[in-house]
Amino acid sequence: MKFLQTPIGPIDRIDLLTVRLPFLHPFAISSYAWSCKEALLLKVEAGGVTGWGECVADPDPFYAPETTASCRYIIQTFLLPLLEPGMTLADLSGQMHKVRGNEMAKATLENAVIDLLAKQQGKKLHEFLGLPARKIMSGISLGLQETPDKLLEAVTEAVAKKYHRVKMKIKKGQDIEWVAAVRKRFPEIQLMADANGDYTLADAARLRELDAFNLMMIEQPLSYSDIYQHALLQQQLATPLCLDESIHSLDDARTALELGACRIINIKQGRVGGLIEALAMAELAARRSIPVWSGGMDETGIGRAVNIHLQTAPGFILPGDTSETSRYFHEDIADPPVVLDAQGGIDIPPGAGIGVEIPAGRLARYTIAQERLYEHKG
Ligand code: OSB
Ligand code: MG
Repeated sequence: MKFLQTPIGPIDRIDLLTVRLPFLHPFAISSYAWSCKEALLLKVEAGGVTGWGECVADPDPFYAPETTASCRYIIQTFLLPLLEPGMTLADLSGQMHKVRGNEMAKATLENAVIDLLAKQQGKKLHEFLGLPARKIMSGISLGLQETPDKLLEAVTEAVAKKYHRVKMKIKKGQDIEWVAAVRKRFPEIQLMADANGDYTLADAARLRELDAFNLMMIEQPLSYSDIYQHALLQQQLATPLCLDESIHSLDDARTALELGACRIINIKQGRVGGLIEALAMAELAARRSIPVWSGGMDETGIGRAVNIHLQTAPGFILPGDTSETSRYFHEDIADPPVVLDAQGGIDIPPGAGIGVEIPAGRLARYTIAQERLYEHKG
């Protein structure tokens, strides 16, 4: 990873914004339902160039332990003070490793700095990372629906749009029959289910019933904090397991693969501490012929763009949770929006760095708080 040797030049100012964008439809998983996307954005400016980092933490701890408030505190108190004139990206990444956990906070700073450096070199993010351009596959993650009919309607729409893969959320009491209904109507589609940790090993027999539906994988059936019990469950299932919220680092990925806890990994760069760790995980998985895909956190166009660039890396051979902007928001803060082509493919955004623009008027419409965290005093 040659880009790691890039020196980080002097920075003029750093701002932390909180944005809140209403969702077109609430998004429900087994543990929570969100009606809007509230996120921290880190804006790093140097010599008239702006780097953006979107934090994937929610205001609440119902997907992950980190929250917008904890990330704000960690970024301001422990991460920004690590920035020193003349240090390289590798130095910053090494320094950040001293801060334990708090991967979502670290990813926010790392991504903002990487976007800044790529733009300063006039390179697209994937180019800066040394990755060749390619079309990205699309995938849709359907939240828990009120009725099986509504679920079938949502899948029908996704299939018509040519999404390459459909993920449906499941929870205890809303699983086998719902998956069966989708499979019956759509015998051929690439289909998977995500439980967001709603089950325990005592439910193994129930989960085994899912083997009848030719699912690509079952994502995170057991606790967000478990790896070992997933290994015990995988032994009882034919369907591959995929881990999401219990993988926070390269070490976690190695542990999971050594234990046989999963056969596929959902890499969310924002959950694992940023692009550098995400790329290292993808490399580890590729060496072991383990497929990976990029998850999503219902990000605004900033985080969504990062996920698109990440998927140009080898190893991302499965469609991820990268969907069209129009399925989340009436209007996004980033431009252009993500759209699917006639084959369900997604193009890399056009500009330098993350490749999307953040028009000031749009940003202002959705910003609910803003504070200056650093200003260079010449
Ligand atoms: O488990 O992958 C998940 C959204 C929020 C929190 C957790 C998850 C998700 C998604 C949506 O599945 C993915 C997306 O469309 O960005
Ligand atoms: Mg998931």
